[in-house]
Amino acid sequence: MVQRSLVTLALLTLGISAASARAQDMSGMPGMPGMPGMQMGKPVQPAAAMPGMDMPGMPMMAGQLGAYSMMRDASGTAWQPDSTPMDGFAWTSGGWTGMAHGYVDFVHDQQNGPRGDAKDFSESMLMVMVQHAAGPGVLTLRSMLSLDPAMGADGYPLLLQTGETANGVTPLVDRQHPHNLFMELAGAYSLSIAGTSSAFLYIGYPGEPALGPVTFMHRFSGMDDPAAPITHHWLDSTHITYGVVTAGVARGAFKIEGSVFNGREPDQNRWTFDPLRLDSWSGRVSWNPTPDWAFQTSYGSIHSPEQLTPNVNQRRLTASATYNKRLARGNWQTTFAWGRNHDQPGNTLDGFLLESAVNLGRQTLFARAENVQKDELFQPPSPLAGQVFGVSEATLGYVYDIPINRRLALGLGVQGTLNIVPSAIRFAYGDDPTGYMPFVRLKIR
Ligand SMILES: [Cu+2]
Repeated sequence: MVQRSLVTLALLTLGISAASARAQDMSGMPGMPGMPGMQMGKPVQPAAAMPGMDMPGMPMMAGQLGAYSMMRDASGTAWQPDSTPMDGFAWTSGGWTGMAHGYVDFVHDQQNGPRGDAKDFSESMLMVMVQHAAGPGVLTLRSMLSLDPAMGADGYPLLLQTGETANGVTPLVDRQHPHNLFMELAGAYSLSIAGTSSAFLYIGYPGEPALGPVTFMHRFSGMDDPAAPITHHWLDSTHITYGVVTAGVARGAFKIEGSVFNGREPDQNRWTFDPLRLDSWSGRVSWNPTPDWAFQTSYGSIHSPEQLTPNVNQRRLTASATYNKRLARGNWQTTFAWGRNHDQPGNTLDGFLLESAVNLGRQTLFARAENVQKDELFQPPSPLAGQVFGVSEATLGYVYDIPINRRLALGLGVQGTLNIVPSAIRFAYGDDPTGYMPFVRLKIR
C-alpha cells in the first residue's frame, strides 16, 4: 500500500515534468519559489529575474533545505560546494519549478588477470526534481530512476570491488552491483526559523540517509568515471536505502542532521522495492565555509547491512573535503574522502579516496586513486577468507562531449585502471591486474 502510493508520487513527479512544455534554459528562469540562486553552471541571476523573491522580512530560500544556493544540493541531503556546475535543464509550470538531469552510458568493460572478466553494459540515471512553496516553507520532491537492473543481477566486472549479492547465496566479489530502478523517491520540506536558519525534514523510500559524502555519480569529481569506486561500501553505499527519515537544521555555512533508515543494502531484485525498515541511524555535520569548499563528517550505526551476513552490524565513520574551482571555460573539482567500517563482530577497515575531474568545455579529464582494506576478497573454503588485505587502484580517464542539440550531448570516453594488490594475493589477481572501459555517453546538458 505504502509502496503503491509512493510509486504514484514518483509518477506524479515525472508527470509534472512531462506536462511542462515550457522547459527553458536556467539563465532565463524565474527561479524556484523564493530562491535567489537557482542556476546551473551559470552566474547567479540578478534578483530582477526572479519575481516573487523580494518578500520583505522573509529570508530567501534557495536550496531544498534552507537559505543557500540550490547548487549546493547534491544527492539526498548531502552538500557539495556552491560553485559546482550542474548539467541539466529547468522549467516552471503552475507554481512548480522543476529540473532534470541524467545520462545513459554504454560501456565496454575489460578487467584483466585471472579474476578478470569482460562485459558490455549500460548504466543510466534520470533525476527529476520539482519544488513549490507550501505554506510557510518549501516542498521539494525528488525522483531518481535507473535502468541499471537491465545489465543483470551480477552487475559488471570491477576488480577488487565487493559488496552485496547477485543471487542471495554468494557475495559479489570483483564485480559492481547494479543500482535499483528506483534509486530515490523522496520529499523534503524546509521551514525558515530565524535569519538564515532553517529546519528540514527529508523522507525517502528509497532515499539517502545523512551518511557519507555526496554519492559518486552525483559529485562532479566522480561522475564522469563509468566505474564505481572500490571504496563505495566505505563511503556512500547507503545512497539507496529502502526507508529513510532525516531531520536537521541548516544555518549559513552549517548543517546538522540525523537519520533513521533501513540498514540493509538493496537485495538482488533490483527492479522492485525492498521491505521498509527503520533499524539504523546516522548523523552528519556539513560545513561549506566558502563557495568553493564542502566538508562533512558523519557517523552511522548500520544494522545488518549485508543479507549474506545478517548477524554482522556495521559502524561507519566518514569524513570528506571537496574543493571546486570555476575555470575560465570549465570547472575543476577534487574530493578527498575517508571511511572507516567497523564490523560487529569483525574487523575495522579503512578506505581512502582521492579523485579529481577537470572540465575544459567539451573535454573532461578525470582521475581517481583509492586505498582500502578488504576482508571479503576471498570466501570460504579459501584459507584466506576473512583475512584483511590492503588494496589500491588508480584510474585515469578522458571524455569528449559533442553537443547534439540544446539538451543533449554525446560523449566519447575511455578510462584505464591499474590495481595494486599485496604479494600474498598476487596468485589470484596476477602480476598485472588492470582494466579499461571505453564508453559512449548520452547526457542531458
Ligand atoms: Cu551504489
